[in-house]
Amino acid sequence: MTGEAKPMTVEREARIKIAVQKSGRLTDNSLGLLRRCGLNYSRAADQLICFGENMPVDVLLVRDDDIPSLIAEGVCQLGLVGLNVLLEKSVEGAGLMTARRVGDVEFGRCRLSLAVPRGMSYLGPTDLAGRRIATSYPRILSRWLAEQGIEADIVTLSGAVEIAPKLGRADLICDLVSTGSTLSANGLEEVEVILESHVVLVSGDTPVDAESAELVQRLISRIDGVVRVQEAKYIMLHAPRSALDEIKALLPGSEAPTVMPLDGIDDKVAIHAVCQENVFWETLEGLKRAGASSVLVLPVEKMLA
Ligand code: PRT
Ligand code: ZN
Repeated sequence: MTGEAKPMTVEREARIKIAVQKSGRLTDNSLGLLRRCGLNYSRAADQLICFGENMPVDVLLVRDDDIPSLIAEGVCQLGLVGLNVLLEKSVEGAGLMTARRVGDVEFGRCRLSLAVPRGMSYLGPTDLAGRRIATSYPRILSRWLAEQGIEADIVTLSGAVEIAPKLGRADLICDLVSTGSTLSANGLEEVEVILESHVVLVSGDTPVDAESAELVQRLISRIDGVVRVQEAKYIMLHAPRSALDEIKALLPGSEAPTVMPLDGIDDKVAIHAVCQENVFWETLEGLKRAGASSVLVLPVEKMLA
């Protein structure tokens, strides 16, 4: 045999990974969001990775605390995680890859708050000087305390923060709150919100090939579209020409409504608009008072900017 054997080149399709909480408060909504983006995958119990069946996007199921570092290290290109976890766990520093927020998603809403035992006086941040504060969020808390110019002792706990004052381990706590019922069950009172949190879409700095970068952008824009469409409504109505400006101003979050003539009716026009915010009954009543008629509000199925 003469000549050199040609090396075989196997074209590998680019695939990206998105990290999602495996089992917790964010799991169902995160997986539901990906499905609404058109991603089909099968998921068996205890599976850590789900292969995208119709898109080269795989879902890695992990603890939420690991999501920022998985992205910073380039293991995953995207992730869905609470802003509280992103700010607490993201890797910062010269030369290090970072996980950064590239979009907002409207679930997982909560706040990181200071709470004191009922009856303890709290008039403002200066009352915290020299106090012991129990929290699982030492970085966010210490940054906030520094901004306030207050020195306090941070007691870092990985869980059961709300019972720390009762156990004598701290004077007050800094923890996540949503309904407030955990605080009240433990005789605590929320006195200061230090962070408003919700789920954010995060991406990393790690260089990827052009094909993967395009996939990342595609998924970001689909997620963005799904999120924007949730609240969006398509509204159609008839309006007196004389009330056009007033009615346009009443349409929530609409940039440039389409105004069309009505056949045979000169003093009225039809207005069609996509409203980016929820349309409440109060808005419809306001439109009616301004002279609008034949008002129709329709859900928006898909939207791409
Ligand atoms: O196992 P893994 O590490 O993945 O999960 P986890 O136990 O760390 O997280 P999980 O599933 O409890 O929460 C995931 C994310 O949900 C958090 O990081 C927040 O971004 C968001 N989230 C929204 C909340 C809450 N609401 C919430 N209420 N996370 C925790 N809580 C807890 C809070 O710590 C407190 O114990 O719920 C209690 C307070 O709730 P209320 O309703 O009584 O005020
Ligand atoms: Zn966690």
